[in-house]
Amino acid sequence: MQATLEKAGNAPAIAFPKLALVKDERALVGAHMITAFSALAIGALLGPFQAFHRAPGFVEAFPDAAIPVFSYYYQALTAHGTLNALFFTFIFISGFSYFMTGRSLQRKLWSLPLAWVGFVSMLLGLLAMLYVLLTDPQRSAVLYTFYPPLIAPPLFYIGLVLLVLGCWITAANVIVTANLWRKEHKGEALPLAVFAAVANHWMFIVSSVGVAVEVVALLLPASLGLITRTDPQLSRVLFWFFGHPLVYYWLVPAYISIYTLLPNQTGVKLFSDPLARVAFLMLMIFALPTGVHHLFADPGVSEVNKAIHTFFTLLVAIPSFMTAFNIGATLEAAGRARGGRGLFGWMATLQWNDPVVAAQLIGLILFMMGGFSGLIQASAQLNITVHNTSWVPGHFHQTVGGIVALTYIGIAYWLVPMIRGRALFSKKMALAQVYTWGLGMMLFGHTMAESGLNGVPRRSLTGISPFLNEAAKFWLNGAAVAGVILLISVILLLINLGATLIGAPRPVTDAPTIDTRAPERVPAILNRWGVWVGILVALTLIAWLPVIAEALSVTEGFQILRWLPSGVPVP
Ligand code: HAS
Ligand code: CU
Repeated sequence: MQATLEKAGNAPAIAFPKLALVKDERALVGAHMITAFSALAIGALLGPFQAFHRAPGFVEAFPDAAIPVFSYYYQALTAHGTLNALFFTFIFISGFSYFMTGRSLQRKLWSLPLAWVGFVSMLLGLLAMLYVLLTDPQRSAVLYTFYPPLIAPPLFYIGLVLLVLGCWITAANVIVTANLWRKEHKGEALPLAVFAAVANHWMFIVSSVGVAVEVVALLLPASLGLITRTDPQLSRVLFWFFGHPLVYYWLVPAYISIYTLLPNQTGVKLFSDPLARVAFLMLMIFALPTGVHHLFADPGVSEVNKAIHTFFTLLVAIPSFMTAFNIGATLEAAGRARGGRGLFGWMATLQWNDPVVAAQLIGLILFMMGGFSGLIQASAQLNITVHNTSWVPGHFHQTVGGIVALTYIGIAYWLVPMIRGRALFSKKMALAQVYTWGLGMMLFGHTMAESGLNGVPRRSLTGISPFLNEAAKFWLNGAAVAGVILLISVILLLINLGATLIGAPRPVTDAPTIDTRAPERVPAILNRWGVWVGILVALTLIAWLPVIAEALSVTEGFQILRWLPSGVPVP
């Protein structure tokens, strides 16, 4: 490895081919970006206020400002979770998938009209969700995991159904487009970005069946009054069938950027393309048999099934370790090519002053923390200590709020100007935004984890709690400081993107390019999608059928599925 890196250090910068944007996709990708960031605008602005209201120091300092808003804590938390974690991410992923597929394959989508149908479905879903959150905040405060027996108004679930429907359309469109390309290019391997997107969309299709059944068979009928009882345990099982793969559905597009755009942006080749393909396939097949690690504290799942899912949870972390090595080696080559020397000197020469590159680098640093807190809570014994404490939001703000959101923002900083045809309003503001986001999420993740270790529960209005020890108060106040930093960051982001969209026209000068070349030789087995999707389905059935059977036997769920009165009454 030393020799390869030394060689890379002396190699001239690689010239990547410039590829034209497939024209009729400009409006499509732009529409997705604007809608996704509109959802984020509302969702992300609410976040810091939750941190303020959880901090005893804030409540003492501003009792008049704090108290009236308290009654809206769960409403705001629901909006924060659903708009950021579900609507922003899903709509962004669709837009980015369309962009990368069209660009990398230099080919039209299988069906552009269908892509628009999917977009309209997601947009209507977002509008339905916003409407119900605003007009019936009390009943729709079921949080982004919408566990029964809490039941929201029907529009809440209809919004979610429309969103997932849109994602299915994207998945079908991307997968069929890739297949058509493969038929037109016999013997050639898919470009890495599309390979990863196809794996991710297959994984989404299979996993979202769980949440679809939950919403359509259990929650929506209860909400419509068609059934009067519900089954919390069966619902939780079906939710986490989807809920863990969901985190990789978020992560893979960020990895696509880091694997296929970052090397290009830093002027080197990816260290190993086949290794990256293996990582994406592993994420796809091992993402599903893991979801029980969210149910370690639940009595309705046996120890054996908890152990099986623990095994797969540790297995699905391996592709992220592979990513750390593959991207670490790539970045080392980039740093050395830019004159960095010594053990750590190459890090200093990376483009820390370029917001697009810095967003991804800082995202990776956040993920080192968030990834390891994930591994800690993946052990059933340790999980019992941290489950349902602020440790868990600490973990996911460094993962989905960290590497995922920050990389998506980095992508937006080059993608939005390019498709809008105007330069980014302010590069300096973007840089400040990226660093405040990184600092804020690092601090927020750490303070939330510490407060969790000091017994602070998640999803609770701790600002007025009389039961906090001094350490817990200290860390919660720290989380509010992180909230201030993040509030500044969100405002900078929205000003910059908004001004880029509506500001005075300035032509883009530096549209980035994409490395679409597959390596000369990709092992044939990696291209056998039938095999990999088959393994995905088989592992899913093996890991989940016993868990679902258990849930049904414990809670008379069979009757629930037949819509007979049983289970827990809907409040
Ligand atoms: Fe998680 C709960 C376990 C990854 C998101 N997770 C959550 C929840 C969310 C979430 C949202 O086992 C809360 C759900 C809820 O509301 O209840 N998670 C894991 C494990 C991993 C993991 C083992 N999670 C993620 C990712 C997420 C995410 C990714 C979002 C995108 N998670 C759990 C468990 C729970 C959980 C339990 C339940 C907790 C409970 O009790 O409720 C792993 O896949 C992580 C592997 C990652 C690594 C890090 C690799 C490091 C890399 C960076 C390299 C850096 C470089 C930079 C190259 C091992 C790749 C070099 C140099 C420079 C110069 C920059
Ligand atoms: Cu998980």
